Amino acid sequence: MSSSRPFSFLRAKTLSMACICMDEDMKKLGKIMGIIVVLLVFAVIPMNSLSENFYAEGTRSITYPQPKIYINGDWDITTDTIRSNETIILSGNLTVSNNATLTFRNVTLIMNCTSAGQYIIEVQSGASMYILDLDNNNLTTGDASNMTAADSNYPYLFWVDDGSYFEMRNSELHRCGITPAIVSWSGLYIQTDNAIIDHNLISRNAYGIVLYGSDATVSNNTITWNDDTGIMATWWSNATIENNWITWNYKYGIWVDGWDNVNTHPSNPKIVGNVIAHTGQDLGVGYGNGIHITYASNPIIKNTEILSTGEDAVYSSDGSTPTLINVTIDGANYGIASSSTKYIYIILLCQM
Ligand SMILES: [Ca+2]
Repeated sequence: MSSSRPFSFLRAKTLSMACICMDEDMKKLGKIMGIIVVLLVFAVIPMNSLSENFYAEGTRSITYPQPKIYINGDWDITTDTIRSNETIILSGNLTVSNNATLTFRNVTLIMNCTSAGQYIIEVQSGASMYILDLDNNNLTTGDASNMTAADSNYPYLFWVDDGSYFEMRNSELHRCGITPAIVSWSGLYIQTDNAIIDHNLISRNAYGIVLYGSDATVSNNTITWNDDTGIMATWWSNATIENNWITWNYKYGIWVDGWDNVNTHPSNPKIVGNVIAHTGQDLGVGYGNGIHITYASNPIIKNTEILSTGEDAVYSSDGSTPTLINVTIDGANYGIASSSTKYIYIILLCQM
């Protein structure tokens, strides 16, 4: 463990802001054990509510009857298509193109791959895809659409291309992506800005969601038990990541990334109102950060609780400049850790 020294703190005021400057050549600066930034309304999530078994099987109970439809070979959507109340077993690629729209309502799509990454779902530029439940009500989960693979050993890939439109609500995504792999193989891979991912269960994938240059909105989802990272925002992603429950992901909860030192594309997402917990429990020191920030990225992290992380709650490196507002940190190795970070802005809103 490298040497460390504590941050200097401003005393709590009604509104105070600490701008903490650090030496660039410090390997690890700012060890703060169990830092707690007090919220306007201080609330601690009961840890037993973050049960290890929470959605561990990665599926809700889908109760609507679904006749099975088998499609052998590639399925090309070139005109507007609505499918509902059925299970489709697809032994081929699904491609939405030619400015067409594909809508699923209460559809279980099983990608019948016989090798990892064999088949791809792709929404091409100009095309649209809606993955929806039947009644537009997130509280009734028996009518969710469900994207999954026939065999957990043979995941599929999912590409939402730049210039497309994508909406996924009140539904489920499982068994997508390969890890370790190139970024576009990692999970639900979204390049378009025009994407809304809301009130879904996203579990048992490689990465949950990869936002590559995407300003998508990712809100109100449960993103859990993924094999690597819950959400990655990279390559100039200015996404909105709001009110998600991001737990038990194997490596990072959220990774905010600017690609690399040579070809730097900083990402500046807004990360608001999330609960991030139980990252990297089995990986040991060096992994399992709640929010991992790399390569000149500047996320705003607000009203977010980061609890019981395997490593650091927030880790910032490579010239990144995160801003933390009303962030609660508890149960981390280091509360906030950094390497080659110029500034971390911490804004405290405290009750007097
Ligand atoms: Ca519903």
